[in-house]
Amino acid sequence: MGYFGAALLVLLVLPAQEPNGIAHGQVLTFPKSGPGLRRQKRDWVIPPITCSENERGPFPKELVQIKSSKDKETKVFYSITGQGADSPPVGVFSIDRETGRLRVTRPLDREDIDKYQLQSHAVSENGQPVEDPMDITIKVIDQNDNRPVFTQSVFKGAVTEGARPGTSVMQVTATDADDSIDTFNGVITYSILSQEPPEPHRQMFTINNETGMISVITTGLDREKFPRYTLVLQAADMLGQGLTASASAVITVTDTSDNQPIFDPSTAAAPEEGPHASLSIHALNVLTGLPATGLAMRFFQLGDSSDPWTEIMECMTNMDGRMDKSILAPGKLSAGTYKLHFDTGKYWQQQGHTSFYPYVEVVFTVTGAESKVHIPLLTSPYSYTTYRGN
Ligand SMILES: *[C@@H]1O[C@H](CO)[C@@H](O)[C@H](O)[C@H]1NC(C)=O
Ligand SMILES: [Ca+2]
Ligand SMILES: [Ca+2]
Ligand SMILES: [Ca+2]
Repeated sequence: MGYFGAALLVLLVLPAQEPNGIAHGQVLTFPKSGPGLRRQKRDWVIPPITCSENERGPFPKELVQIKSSKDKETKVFYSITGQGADSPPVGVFSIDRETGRLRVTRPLDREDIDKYQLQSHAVSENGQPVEDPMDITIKVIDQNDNRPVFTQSVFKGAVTEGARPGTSVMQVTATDADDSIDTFNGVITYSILSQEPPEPHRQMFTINNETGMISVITTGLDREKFPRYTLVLQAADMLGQGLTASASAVITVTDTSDNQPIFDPSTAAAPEEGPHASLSIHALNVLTGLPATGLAMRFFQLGDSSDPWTEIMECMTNMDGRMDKSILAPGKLSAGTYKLHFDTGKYWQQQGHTSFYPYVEVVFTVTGAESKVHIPLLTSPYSYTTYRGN
């Protein structure tokens, strides 16, 4: 093998690259080895070459030019190896074998691969290496192309009615696939958009904007008067200014003596005896965090197979997003299977939106053992959530 230590490999960089990496016509040269300069090549770190994700074409796009100073003495052929070159995903990067121009051939996705480690090679016409292989890192610069996602659409928690301000209630979590180290694209800020009921104070709970921990902020939790709260939560990236997601938190207020930590309908305390239940319905507009007013609804009961659904009534939500028809009074709901048909398409049209869901139907069974059945509907043009309350 020949001695190539004195060779000079030059990396020419073309303009218009991203900051904090190789950029704007910088020329990087390896130090020449020789007396007085004992630095080994492996200690020499080349700054990463940067390339933004989701770049627009036309492709291929040039990133840098790799050059060997030996090209004056002999014809040099360039090649690259590594992930994105000759190993999967093959061909993301290519190099012109004669000019050494390194190119990206398609848009990159940082959430798929955030960094490529390549090696560049320079060989002479007879196939002999004229340089040691040079490591190149291509760093993919993030864009905010992912919105936060809550890990659940409804989080359930409980708090004892005597709880003091500062008491932790529950923690909610959202994730964001974008970069949260070098950018705020993946940094989530939590907030509470609304609380239902807004009693006895509009703000009974607060959320730690970084951790998602919900805690009590005011005294006045009273199980007899307000047994349950529904909070509409938001997670937003870019320090709360970017893309958003919403979810709800249902907080059950428990007896001081009752220390069951998490509300779970299947293990909740048995309801009072009684063959008939009362029904309550509550519709919430998730975009505004306010009650959904004027949402038309039809109520059906399942009958025999020849006439499966019998309409019992139709009505519209009031200013509080609730229904106030007499069928909903205590003791009116007997055992059976029921269907609520919400006219969400029309509601959202009136709000100036197009709903993905022309209507939403919630079918539920009343066993006769319940004293209260509560059906909340959280609606947005592109999502809805319902759950069993009581
Ligand atoms: C998060 O809360 C802290 C403490 O209340 C506050 O100083 C900070 O500005 C908040 N951050 C955002 C992004 O709202
Ligand atoms: Ca992406
Ligand atoms: Ca991204
Ligand atoms: Ca994001």
